[in-house]
Amino acid sequence: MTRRATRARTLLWTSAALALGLMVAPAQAQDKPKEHADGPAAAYEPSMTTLGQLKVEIPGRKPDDPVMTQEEFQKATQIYFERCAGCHGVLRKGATGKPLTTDITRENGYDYLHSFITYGSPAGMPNWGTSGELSEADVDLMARYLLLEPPAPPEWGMPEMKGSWQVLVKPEDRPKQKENDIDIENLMSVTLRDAGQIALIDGGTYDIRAVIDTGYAVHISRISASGRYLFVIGRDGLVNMIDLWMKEPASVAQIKIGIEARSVETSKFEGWEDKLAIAGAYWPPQYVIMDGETLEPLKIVSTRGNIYDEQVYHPEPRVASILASHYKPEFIVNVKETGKILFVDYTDLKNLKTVEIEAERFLHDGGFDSTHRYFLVAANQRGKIAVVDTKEDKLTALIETGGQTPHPGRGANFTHPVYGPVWATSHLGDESVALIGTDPEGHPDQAWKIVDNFFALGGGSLFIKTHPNSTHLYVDAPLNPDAEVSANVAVFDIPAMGGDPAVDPEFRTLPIGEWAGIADGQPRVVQPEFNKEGTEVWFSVWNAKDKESAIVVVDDKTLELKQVIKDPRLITPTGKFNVLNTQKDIY
Ligand code: DHE
Repeated sequence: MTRRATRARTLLWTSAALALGLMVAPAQAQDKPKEHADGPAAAYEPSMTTLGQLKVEIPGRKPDDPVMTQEEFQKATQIYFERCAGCHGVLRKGATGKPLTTDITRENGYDYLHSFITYGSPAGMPNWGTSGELSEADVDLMARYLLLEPPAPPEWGMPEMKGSWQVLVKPEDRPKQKENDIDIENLMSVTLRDAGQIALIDGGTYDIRAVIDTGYAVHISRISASGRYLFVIGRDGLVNMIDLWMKEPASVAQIKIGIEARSVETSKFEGWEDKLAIAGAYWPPQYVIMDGETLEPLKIVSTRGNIYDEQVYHPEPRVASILASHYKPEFIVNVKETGKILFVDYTDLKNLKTVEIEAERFLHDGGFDSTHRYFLVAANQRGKIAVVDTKEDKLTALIETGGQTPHPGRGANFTHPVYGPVWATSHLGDESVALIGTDPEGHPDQAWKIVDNFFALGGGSLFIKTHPNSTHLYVDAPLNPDAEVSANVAVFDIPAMGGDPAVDPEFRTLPIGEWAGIADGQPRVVQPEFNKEGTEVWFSVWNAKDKESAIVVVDDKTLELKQVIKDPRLITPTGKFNVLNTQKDIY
């Protein structure tokens, strides 16, 4: 790790701890079990919000089990799925967090569990009790709940998928040509997270052209290879396929592919444009390949299996990011808990061929290098980036970023004045930005190494972005505990990165939150996204559901405010996906 990153870490944890009120007096500190801490990364774990709404029954109750009513069990299950399952697994067999099966919890006992839930741990367990997130009664409930056997949520196979599948407008009834005047390539699909909707905003006029109902706590949008169809996935596994050629763009098909899900993608290889779609689920752990025109489910593949290194069975390896290869008719499927990257050949679904790459555990998000040949994905809990070659279907490198919990989104590609083509990631756990050389031909000494790392605004960063037509690199920090930091964005001047290597490149701070002019609440600024020309960059100013939010548009050249988009319909805007950039994987 470089000197810069070490300093970054120290600074972050001190300031984060101060901001969270964790710098406790010595007497209090002694009261806590050893090694308890917290941070932005701990707060950014999957929440099984949809699973939490299922009806469950207390399984196989034994005579000495803690007394708990059915109502209490239901409530505890909901809390567990929403707050705990992301780390400890739906079945409590462990994921990024420790297993909580009854052989372990009963051995540890009620008092231990109560204290652990109250104070948290440095390994990432939040201090649910002392932070006030869980009431004293809820902490007691959860400590008792963990002494009982966990309920197993249902599977979601072909009958359930087919039962949920609807073709709302048949392919033959859809427009034969574009029927609206929208500049589709410059359209932004904006996630309205808590409304369960997306807004389609015109990149030229900033008008909201449509607001479309989608799944619960809707997550991301992806665009078909032709640019005509938009695919959106909710956390409840509902995939909506929206036809952008219609007079009023609307859903033409939908299907629920699981009970908890995060990713969707469509086939992009030549000859396979718009032919297939794919979506990945957290629960049940599986991916499904669908017809690209109707979303008819064609093939469901479970990701249950052995962890790549220990060769130990994992019952619920979640599907994280999915990308479509530009080099082969393949989907790249990243499986979190087993640490495997799958190249799924989609040319023959009956005789499915999959290349399974041993990468690293807890794969999360990532993107292509500028040539689209290499895919770089964060194994975030392991502080690493795995690089795979989509031409050769091979692991190219595993790189320690030197920072804590890399979280690139799709990352940012640009040409560094000294090191040539690089791909960048920021981090959740500290304020460092790491640059990885991506040009094995032209810059072999730098390829697949950290060529530089430097500070941005602060920890709690989720997304980093640039564009081939821009000379700026934008880094957000929405999960930083400091309200001011989380409402600002850092901008680096790329040509200036060629200065003295011992000195960090300077950045400018853009007060995006202030520019939004929102009086009420504590909005966080999240996810820079460029318009199609790469001349404007858009930021979501993400406030609480019942408060005003906004989109702030910045002129990339002058770094001045260009537009604030406000509308009562813009409820909790988070991700934004420009059609052309998403379609062509430009970032
Ligand atoms: Fe995301 C991408 C999972 C919370 C906004 N998020 C992804 C991807 C995964 C993922 C696996 C990659 C998809 C792909 O490329 O195919 N996200 C998760 C979680 O498990 C997590 C941590 C917690 C949860 O319970 O869902 C989570 N994500 C969030 C948020 O809270 C964010 C900030 C706001 C929101 O709308 O939910 C959020 N995630 C995003 C965005 C992307 C994303 C905007 C796509 C970035 C891109 O540029 O492609």
